[in-house]
Amino acid sequence: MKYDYDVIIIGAGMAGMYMLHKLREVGLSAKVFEAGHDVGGTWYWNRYPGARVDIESQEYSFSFSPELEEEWVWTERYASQPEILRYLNHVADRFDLRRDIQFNSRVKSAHYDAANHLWRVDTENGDSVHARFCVSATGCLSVPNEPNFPGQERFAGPTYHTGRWPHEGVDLSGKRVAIIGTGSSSIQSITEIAGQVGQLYVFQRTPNFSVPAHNGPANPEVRKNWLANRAENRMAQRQTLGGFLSSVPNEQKASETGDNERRKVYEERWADGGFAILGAFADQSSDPASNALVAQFAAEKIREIVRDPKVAEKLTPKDYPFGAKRLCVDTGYYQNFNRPNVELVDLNETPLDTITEKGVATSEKEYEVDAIIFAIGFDAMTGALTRMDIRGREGRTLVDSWAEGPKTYLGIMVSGFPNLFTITGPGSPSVLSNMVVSIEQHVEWLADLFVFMRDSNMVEIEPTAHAQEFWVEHVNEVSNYTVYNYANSWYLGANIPGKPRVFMPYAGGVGAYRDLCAAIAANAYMGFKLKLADQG
Ligand code: NA7
Repeated sequence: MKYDYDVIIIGAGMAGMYMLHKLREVGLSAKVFEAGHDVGGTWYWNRYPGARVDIESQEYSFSFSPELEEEWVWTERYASQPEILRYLNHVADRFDLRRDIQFNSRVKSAHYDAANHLWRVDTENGDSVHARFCVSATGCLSVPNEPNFPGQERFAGPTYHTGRWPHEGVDLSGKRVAIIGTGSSSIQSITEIAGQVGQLYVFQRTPNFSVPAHNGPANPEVRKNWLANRAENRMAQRQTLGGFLSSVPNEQKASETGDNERRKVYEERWADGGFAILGAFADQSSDPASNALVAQFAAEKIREIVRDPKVAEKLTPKDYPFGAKRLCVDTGYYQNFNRPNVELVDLNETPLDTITEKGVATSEKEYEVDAIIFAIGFDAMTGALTRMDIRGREGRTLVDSWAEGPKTYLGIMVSGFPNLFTITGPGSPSVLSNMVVSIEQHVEWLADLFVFMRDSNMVEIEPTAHAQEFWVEHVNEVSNYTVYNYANSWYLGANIPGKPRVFMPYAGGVGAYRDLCAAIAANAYMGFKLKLADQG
């Protein structure tokens, strides 16, 4: 049977854009369906005030084109969302990507035709195409956790979700605003809007650890040094745990370090900013006593910054280890709670009862506001995949296959779903890493696979059930050596009612993961079943 494209790519964020570029390079035809009006994915949708990357700009950028890297100059140490979106538009123009991207086209379904080894992909607009391979590049944090608060439809004013912020912007100046949630999106938003709004009520269910970014104008020297050692830096980045070099892990153990020396290390890393503190000591993530020391240091910092000791206490996480929930990186978050117009409402003390016509009511009182911001996160990692009607062999749905939580081989393929690929899917390092590094690794590995299949006349690839089982177990086992299982986080699906509690990303690090993927490819794609064209 004839087909329209070698590959259909779903999504034109960083992953879909690079996949398209790479496929062109290797001579395969591809088409991208993108739900949004333009490129950018996560950075297209997440336009809330203060949205910014938590990894240093030069590290959070594509490495596949040295020319691109030479010509693009980041203006801040940590790039803001508008700047990243400008960069992605530049990438789209520079590599002429848009001609193969169909915008405003949300994929509704993808069904596998096993007899012909083809995917049929349908959009909500009525497009229907066939391709040999289907690559989902739908992002890990792309489906907002929909607010479902009692009475929310009664609220008379406007409501916003940080993950779907209006493109035309929102003027909150002088307004009374409620923000629900205190994750990264909220922390960044609060810092931006606290000085503009009349009154801000912050509704907190669980406090988060947040560390200062120490953002500022990009240092030309840093850029010069980075470019002078570009290739080495990129190679080194790919062999780290998290996919970035700016926080070199310390090999010392906190448990074996004296009080003064330990304090010095924490202070230096706090002063460095961002994720540096995650690598403060080698045993921080594995030894609860060592973890408690860094948590104590962070708690002291909160108490130093926040003047009201009761508020500082409420802002301090106590029920989970440092780093077990995604660490937040801020530009003066805690300081906002010293402002007279900012009030923290602890939902553990006074639970949120209902949303009223005028505002938010807790068990204690009604907070009258002009606008409500839902900063309540995403249906992470699986949300975008399970929302499409994806059917593999014998019509089995992905939703059914993942009823007990996502199961993949290497986070890139699912048994029973031949020729379907999930860039940065559950079971890959993805959200525990610099996404750009992880995206590039998946894209390049896939392009090599497609070329191998084309050149050897293969029409189908699928992981064996056994290999998938092994990988699911391995992902689980590795997570047991970390702190991640000790918090109710979105890594575990705990933020979405009814979602199976399974630790989704691979915590073994991008370096080890890359080496394993390469070894699997070099060993005739061990763990995968491949089918030749004439095998039927
Ligand atoms: P997060 O990190 O999932 O944060 C969502 C916040 O919203 C978090 O504080 C939640 O509390 C809170 N939340 C969620 N549902 C509710 C309800 N029903 N009531 C009250 N509070 C609620 O999402 P973000 O968008 O901030 O960040 C996502 C990632 O984007 C981030 O980690 C970076 O990788 C970038 P909880 O902790 O669940 O008690």
